[in-house]
Amino acid sequence: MAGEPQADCLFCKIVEGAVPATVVRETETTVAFRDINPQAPTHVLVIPKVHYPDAASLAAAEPGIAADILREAAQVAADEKIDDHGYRIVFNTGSGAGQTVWHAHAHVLGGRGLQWPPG
Ligand code: D5M
Repeated sequence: MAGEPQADCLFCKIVEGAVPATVVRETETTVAFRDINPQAPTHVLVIPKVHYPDAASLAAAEPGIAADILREAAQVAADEKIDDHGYRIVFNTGSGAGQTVWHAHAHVLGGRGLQWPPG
């Protein structure tokens, strides 16, 4: 069923606590944890507890939880004190855009200068 945990999904396992992660925030609907391969001094992933393969399918099915992700991303930025110099919220969507984990997630990146276009 849509949104149900998937046995082969790494991020569902992090939600369940079956795979360890450095969790920085948790709400009823979301978990935020440090990326294992950081691309900036602050690199945190914010994920929904429900399983949807990407941000677009999450937003279509659960717009309230998609909004929760954005609110949590902003709170992470404030907690990490990267909001004064600017930060980036990225949803890689599709393999051509670099998505490798098929559970919706926002990257929150900051703590260094960020180039545009991102490449
Ligand atoms: O982003 C997927 C991200 O997930 C990528 O930046 C690495 C990160 N990752 C992969 N495994 C883990 C674990 N176990 N903990 C924390 N972070 C992890 P994408 O946009 O799909 O390329």
